[in-house]
Amino acid sequence: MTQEAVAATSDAVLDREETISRDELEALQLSRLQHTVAYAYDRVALYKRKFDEAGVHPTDLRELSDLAKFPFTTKEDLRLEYPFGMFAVPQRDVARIHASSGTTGRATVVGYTKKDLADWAKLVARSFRASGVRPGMKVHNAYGYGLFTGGMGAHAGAEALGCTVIPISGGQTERQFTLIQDFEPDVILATPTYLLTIADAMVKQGIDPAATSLKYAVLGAEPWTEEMRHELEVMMNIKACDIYGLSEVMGPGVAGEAVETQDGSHIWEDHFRPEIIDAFDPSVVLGDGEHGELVFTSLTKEALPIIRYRTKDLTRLLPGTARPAHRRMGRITGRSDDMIILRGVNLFPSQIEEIALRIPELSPHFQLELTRPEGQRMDELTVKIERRESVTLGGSAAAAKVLQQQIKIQVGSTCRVDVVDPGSLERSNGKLRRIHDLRPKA
Ligand code: DLL
Repeated sequence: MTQEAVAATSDAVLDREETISRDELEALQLSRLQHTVAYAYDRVALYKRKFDEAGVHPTDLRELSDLAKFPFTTKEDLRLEYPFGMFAVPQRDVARIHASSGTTGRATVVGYTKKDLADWAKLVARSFRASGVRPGMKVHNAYGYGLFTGGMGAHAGAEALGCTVIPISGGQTERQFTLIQDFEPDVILATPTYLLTIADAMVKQGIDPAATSLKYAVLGAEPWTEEMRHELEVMMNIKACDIYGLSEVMGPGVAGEAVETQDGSHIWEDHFRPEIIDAFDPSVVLGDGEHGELVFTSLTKEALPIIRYRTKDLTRLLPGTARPAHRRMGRITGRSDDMIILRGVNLFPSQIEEIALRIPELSPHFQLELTRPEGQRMDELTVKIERRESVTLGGSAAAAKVLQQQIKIQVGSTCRVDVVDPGSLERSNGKLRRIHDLRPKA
């Protein structure tokens, strides 16, 4: 770390909104929410139609709990309005466009005005600062650049904070660690599985990943567990914090984690109003602490106001700690569309990660294969997981048995476990696909 960076770590200057009281924050939310629903209704045909169909009008929003009267917005809505139907401003006022990859259907397109971009950069900067990043630090940004919001979103945030950004993007793993050695960054930004790929590649080249200049990592864009945090922190001798976000709501920086508490990301509630709903009965809004699907309403966005967006991310809301007025989100246990239902039992990849990383012989590299053997009506799950380098064949067999038993005990699912050789499974370059569905297509 540079000398200036060391000096700066003790005197972070917070945004005023990070330190206001909950009452003040809720008053701000209410006035911003009232503005947003009226703005969306007046400017986006889809919202007008949906509100009218639901029999609600922006003037019905008198207190925060009235938000529950308003209809949800889904990814499908954005797809149907492809490409620009959700935009609330004329195209000349749209300063940038991002889009999802569209691998599972039509891409969803999102847009930003200049003010939206400034707010986004401010919130990413706020998230990074909470995670220990300070002006003057060198930041190695390995999130993918392009239509994905990760690369450019993180880039603008790090610049806004006053960092020196190294915009390497994802991929070219050897180049990643060469530049880490040569440029000596203080911070790395990546998905957790890609950071693991980089660290692993270093070990393979005989480089000690714990001996680099890196001190902090800010990781997100995919679910990860406390066990993975521990793995990466020890392996790389860093402090790793979470950053959460999604394109439809903004991009990275909807929520960020404080390094002093490492207890989940604080949702920046001066810009987003979160709710948790029952994923199976969305009319039910759940209380703080209860698990369900996360829903967001934007409070300040101009180009793409978003009302009650169903994220499909499963988590719960917890009271604020390091930023007391802003509630935290628990770890995302998974997405409702990533849930494997195996003989009536629900299972998420993060549960496997949690269990596997407590078994010393097993590495964090695993994938889940779903098959349906010919002539059978039941699906089968195989966990393919790499053993650690030093583990013998006998050790692997024993570890496979422990993993299988623990999955049975802790999740209730029966599955096969194949412990495979180090380096034999697909590595991540960004968001890792853990589930491989090999069942015959209906
Ligand atoms: O992944 C934005 C992002 C970029 C966040 C970089 C953090 C860092 P999308 O591609 O639209 O946007 O994907 C959003 O990714 O609904 C979650 O399912 C998942 N996700 C994002 N951050 C986290 C996280 C970006 N910290 C989807 N933990 C979301 C768990 C996350 N899941």
